[in-house]
Amino acid sequence: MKTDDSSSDASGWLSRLTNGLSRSSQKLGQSLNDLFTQKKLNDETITELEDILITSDLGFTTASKLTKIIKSLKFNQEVTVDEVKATLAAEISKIIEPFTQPITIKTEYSPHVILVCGVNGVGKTTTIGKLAQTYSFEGKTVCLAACDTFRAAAIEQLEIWGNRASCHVFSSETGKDPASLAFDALKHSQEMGTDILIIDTAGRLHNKKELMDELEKIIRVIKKLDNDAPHDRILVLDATTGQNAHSQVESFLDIINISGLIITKLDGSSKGGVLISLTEKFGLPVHAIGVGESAKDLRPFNPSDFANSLLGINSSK
Ligand SMILES: Nc1nc2c(ncn2[C@@H]2O[C@H](COP(=O)(O)OP(=O)(O)OP(=O)(O)O)[C@@H](O)[C@H]2O)c(=O)[nH]1
Ligand SMILES: [Mg+2]
Repeated sequence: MKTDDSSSDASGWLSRLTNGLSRSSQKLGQSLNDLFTQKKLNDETITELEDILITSDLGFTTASKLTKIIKSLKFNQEVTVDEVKATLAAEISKIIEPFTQPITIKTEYSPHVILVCGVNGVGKTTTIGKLAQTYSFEGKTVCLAACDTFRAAAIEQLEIWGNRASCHVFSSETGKDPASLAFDALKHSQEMGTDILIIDTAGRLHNKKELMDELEKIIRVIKKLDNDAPHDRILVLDATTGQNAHSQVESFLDIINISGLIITKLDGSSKGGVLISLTEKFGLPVHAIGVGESAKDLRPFNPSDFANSLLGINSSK
């Protein structure tokens, strides 16, 4: 994804991320402040540090990995809280760095098909609108398919985003089979020579079998037109749901072999740490993060900005 930053835009989104994660960073930062007030790093502080990281949604594996690193660097020495925060931020940044990969649009696909799924209300439709605007801005032709055919409001919502981005939106009357609409949308996009087709889907609870089967059917049907499609199968996760995001990833991976993640609502989350445990556990790329409701609020996932914001360290950018 391109970033069309003027520096004021850049500082705007970064402050939204930092402010949004402030509940995470206040909790984490305050606990670290309390722990490292003139303390030597001994076994007891190490155990407490690990507990703090676990309760900040970083997950057990990541927390124990980070505490081991801090221990190896500073054991039996006096440490300041700023040193600990800086070391944690640098290590967190290293852990997540390999997973920061924007969606790679391939021109040999005609169109490049992106299927977007996730549980109810996580921000799928909004994220699609933001992606559509980004790609249109880059000069690509984009079509959208409103395959959330359950609710009229869902179709209208996608049409509003489509208008803003000057994209054609394929839709049908409510209640139509979403797989059949996806098929028609891909067929017409192929005929029109569209660069990108983004398919919106209804929110579905990952433990509702018939809805998950429907998602599988969408994929099965569009493969009749292009065996490689959908080229990206993106799961959108709401950062505010914390550890529940893990079971969402597991279920969607199982059914449709998710290829990447987009994490939304990091502008208002006290559970941003979950992103670190997600990347480490599943090894899936994080294509972008959502830090607000407007189109410019879909941002590339920058590891050091994220790590610094999570720890409440001011990064100068
Ligand atoms: N603050 C904030 N709000 C967001 C973000 N992304 C989406 N939203 C808001 O979250 C709400 C739900 O977004 P939708 O895009 O409708 O979510 P959805 O996953 O399509 O919902 P369903 O189709 O009902 O499953 C809307 O009010 C969006 O404006 C974000 O990154 N930050
Ligand atoms: Mg929606």
